[in-house]
Amino acid sequence: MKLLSDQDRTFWHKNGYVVIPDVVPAANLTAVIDAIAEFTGKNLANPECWYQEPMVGGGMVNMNHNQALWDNRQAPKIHQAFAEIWDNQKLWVTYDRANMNPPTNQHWQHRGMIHWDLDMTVRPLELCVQGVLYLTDTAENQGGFQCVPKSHHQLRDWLKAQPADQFPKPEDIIRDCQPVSVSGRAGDLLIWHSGLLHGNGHNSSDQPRFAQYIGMQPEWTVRTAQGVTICDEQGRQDRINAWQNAPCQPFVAHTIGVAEGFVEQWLRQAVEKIDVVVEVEAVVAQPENGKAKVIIEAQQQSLEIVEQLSETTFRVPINYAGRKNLRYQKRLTDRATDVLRQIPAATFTLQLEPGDLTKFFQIIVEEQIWGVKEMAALINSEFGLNNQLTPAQLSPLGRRLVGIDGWDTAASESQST
Ligand SMILES: O=C(O)CCC(=O)C(=O)O
Repeated sequence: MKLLSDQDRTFWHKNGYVVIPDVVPAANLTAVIDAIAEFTGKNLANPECWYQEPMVGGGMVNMNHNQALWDNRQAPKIHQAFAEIWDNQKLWVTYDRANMNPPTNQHWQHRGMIHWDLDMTVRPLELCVQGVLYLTDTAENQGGFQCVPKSHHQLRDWLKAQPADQFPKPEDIIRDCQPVSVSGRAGDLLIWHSGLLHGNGHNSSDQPRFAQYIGMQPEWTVRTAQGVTICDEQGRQDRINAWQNAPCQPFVAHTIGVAEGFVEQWLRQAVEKIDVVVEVEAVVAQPENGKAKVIIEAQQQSLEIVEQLSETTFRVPINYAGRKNLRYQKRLTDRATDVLRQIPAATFTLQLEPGDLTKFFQIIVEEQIWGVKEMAALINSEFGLNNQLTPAQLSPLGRRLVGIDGWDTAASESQST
């Protein structure tokens, strides 16, 4: 039986989003909320704890691989909903995170946001779909999903009407339309078109908003800031490795006695501070506000910079250089090493002797180890602790959604991974 009625389809095409109720059992929803509590180390029964670190912009919880998340990703009804949207069963799932947006107060002043998860300078933009699972009943004023209905059509019309070197900003599309906050019941799955201006709202209620993001797109493709892009065999292996190596992060957290979210925050902030040196052909205008107007490969570009190093060389964040495919000369890790030295303080029992902990941190700073997989290997080789954790359990459907088993092969043929 179809999940989406004709009315749902009409609504989807017109407005750019659709809500499908009751996609997973209630126990799956509370399991994700419990996982958020464990990942962040917060006692959710105590409102004061809602605002403790780790806090990420928009209420994002950068947890990607907990079993509870995987149980929803591989829920048959969720797969069916995306299959009906794509008119294609053969899908791969994204490893999206969760969200906890607490009521606004002096500690948390999230006003709400509206954006696209797309790099609007890319042409052609291959649009995708995204999804969010409501983990609790969510009122209109509770900081949940909001969007500008129909804005995917307005975006398409804008792109058609403008020359290819013009890039839309949300204001160009919103004009006088107001974002609409979409209330929902626990267990609702909302799927939205990536061309839709969307975000989440300001929470003026007295309860946090909890959600899990889930997306699916045809196999052998991935959702990126460039839209849906083709994925090669290396990309498939990277997907499998990300699932398989996921227990390294909780293992490192357990070893140093902190909640996993602190390890994620610590290492993300360190990596964000790795820079590279980019040489440009000429500078068009004096750099200001972290931006420079420069000529690269005979084209004028706006370059995000950390510092100007000489007349034609700039220090640029490595993540930015990667996204923009900029060629660079060398890496600079001094800012990142300063962050690596700021070890999260243990709040649980450490698995290492205090002397070994000091040694562990000396090694990671000296050897510039940024990744949890490498840290887990070091903990094992240097201190003899074993990572006992196993990756999330996958059903036959889950294995296909990761790309371990092909959609055209019987799942039972390749159960060995
Ligand atoms: O929190 C939400 O529902 C929207 C999330 C969002 O804006 C995004 O994932 O890009």
